[in-house]
Amino acid sequence: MNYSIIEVKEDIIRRNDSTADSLRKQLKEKKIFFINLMASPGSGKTTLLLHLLPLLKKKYKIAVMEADIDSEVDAKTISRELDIPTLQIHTSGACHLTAQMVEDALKGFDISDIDILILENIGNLVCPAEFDTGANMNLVLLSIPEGDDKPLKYPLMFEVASIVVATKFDTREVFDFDVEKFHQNVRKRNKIAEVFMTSAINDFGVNELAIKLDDLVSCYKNK
Ligand SMILES: Nc1nc2c(ncn2[C@@H]2O[C@H](COP(=O)(O)OP(=O)(O)OP(=O)(O)O)[C@@H](O)[C@H]2O)c(=O)[nH]1
Ligand SMILES: [Mg+2]
Repeated sequence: MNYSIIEVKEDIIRRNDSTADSLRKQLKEKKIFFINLMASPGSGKTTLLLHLLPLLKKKYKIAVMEADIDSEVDAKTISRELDIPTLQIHTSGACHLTAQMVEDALKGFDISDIDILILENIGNLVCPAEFDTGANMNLVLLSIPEGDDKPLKYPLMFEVASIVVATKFDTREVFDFDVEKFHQNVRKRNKIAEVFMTSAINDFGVNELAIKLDDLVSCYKNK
């Protein structure tokens, strides 16, 4: 028999990791803190940004990259409601962003005097977690209607998280979401990620999350 095996996926991920490290270095030189926001479709990523960014905007210059397979719905919403520089990335069907895609997108986006760059990644609880985007932290959301068992079923997303936020906290009784069990399930996947609960209906928990992010950003910029 005459055949060979090529581990394409491993090679792609290895190359992506080195591009991600190089991107992180470039952003570090500019003191830009890069947050990769990941979660399922409709879990409340854009809505959380609409409530969170006005708090961070008082202190920091922010830019947002919206990644979607198609449409510019989220970019329009963010730029209209928050008046901050926003870039829409289309992935032509891909369910994740690579570091190279982020680096290429940044060539057409002026972030020279930005303090915080936020990527709203494609709505998906699986693929985006496999690719290091060059971010300083992964902010992972899970909306209450998705269920408290999801850290068990989608392990990698919770393993790569620096912060986990349960969104739509106002719906917890309707969906019988067990907060304690959720904490335990996150801990099974990640020993250190901090867990927050938020609701866009009444801004519950949003200030606490903003304070945490402020701490991380100011620590990064002063290092
Ligand atoms: N009750 C409730 N609804 C929310 C909350 N946050 C978001 N929603 C609703 O959830 C729906 C989806 O919110 P989006 O912010 O568009 O979700 P997304 O994760 O950005 O969606 P994609 O970008 O399409 O993946 C909208 O109808 C929001 O109004 C919340 O805290 N409570
Ligand atoms: Mg969105």
